[in-house]
Amino acid sequence: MKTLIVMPTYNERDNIERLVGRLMNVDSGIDVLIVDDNSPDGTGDLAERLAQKNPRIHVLRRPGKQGLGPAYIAGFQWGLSRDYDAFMEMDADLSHRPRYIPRFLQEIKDADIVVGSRWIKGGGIANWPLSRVFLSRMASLYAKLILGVSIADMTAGYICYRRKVLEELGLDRIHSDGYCFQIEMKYRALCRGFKIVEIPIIFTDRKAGNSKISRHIVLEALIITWILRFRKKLFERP
Ligand SMILES: Nc1nc2c(ncn2[C@@H]2O[C@H](COP(=O)(O)OP(=O)(O)OP(=O)(O)O)[C@@H](O)[C@H]2O)c(=O)[nH]1
Ligand SMILES: [Mg+2]
Repeated sequence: MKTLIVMPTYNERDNIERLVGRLMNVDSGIDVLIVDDNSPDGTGDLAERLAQKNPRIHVLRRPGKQGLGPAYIAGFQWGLSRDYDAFMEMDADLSHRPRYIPRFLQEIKDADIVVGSRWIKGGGIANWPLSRVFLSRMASLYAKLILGVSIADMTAGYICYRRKVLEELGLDRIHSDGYCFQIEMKYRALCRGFKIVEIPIIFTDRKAGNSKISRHIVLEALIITWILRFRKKLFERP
C-alpha cells in the first residue's frame, strides 16, 4: 500500500532530520510530506535539503502559521492529487514513535481508519506531567460524552486513513485546528459509517522544541464539539 505520512511542522528543526531518517527505514512504501508554515527556525529550509537528497521526501511550504488542521488539509489534498492509497497523520516532535507504523499498515488492511490510542489497554504516555495527562483524558471524555461515540482517544493525532475516507469527508469544509481538528475528523468519519480501529501506542513527550498548544486551541475544542453534535445529519451519508 503506497502511503504518505503528512507531517506538519512549526519550529521543529531539532527533530525532523532524525525522525524522517527513521521513517525512511521503516517501510520502503512510505513517502513523507513535510508541511511547514514558514517556521522562523529554518525547518522549511532543512526539509528542502532532506527532500533534495531523497525522492521519497516532499515539502509543502506555506507562507505563515495557519494552524495544524489547515496544514493537514493542505497535505492531504497534495497527496490526493497523486497516487497514494493510505495517508498518515504524525507529529514531527518524536512523540509518535515510528516503530508503530508496521502495525498501522497491517491494521488498515481491514479498517478505514486506524487510530494510535493512548487510552486503551497497552497504551499510555511516557513522561507527561499529571496536569497534561488530565487535560488530555478530559478532552477525550468530553468529546466522547457529547458526541456519543466510543473511540477512547478522540484527540489522538497518530492516525492512518484509507484514501477513500479522505476523498469522502469533504476536506474543503473542515476548518478546525488542533484538538478540534482531530475530534472533527473522527466524528465525521464515524457519522459516515467508516470503520475505526484503535491500536495502543505509548506517546512520548517532546524533548526538543516547544509545544504549540494554546488556550485558543483548548477553547475551540470545547465549543466546536457542541456544534459538531448538532450538525450530525450533515455528515451522514446521503
Ligand atoms: N505546519 C504547522 N504545523 C504545526 C502548527 N502547529 C503545530 N504544528 C505541528 O504539529 C505537531 C503537533 O504540535 P505540538 O505542539 O507538538 O502539539 P502537541 O503534541 O499536542 O503538544 P506537545 O506535547 O506539547 O508537543 C508538531 O509537529 C508541530 O510542529 C501550525 O500552525 N502549522
Ligand atoms: Mg507534540
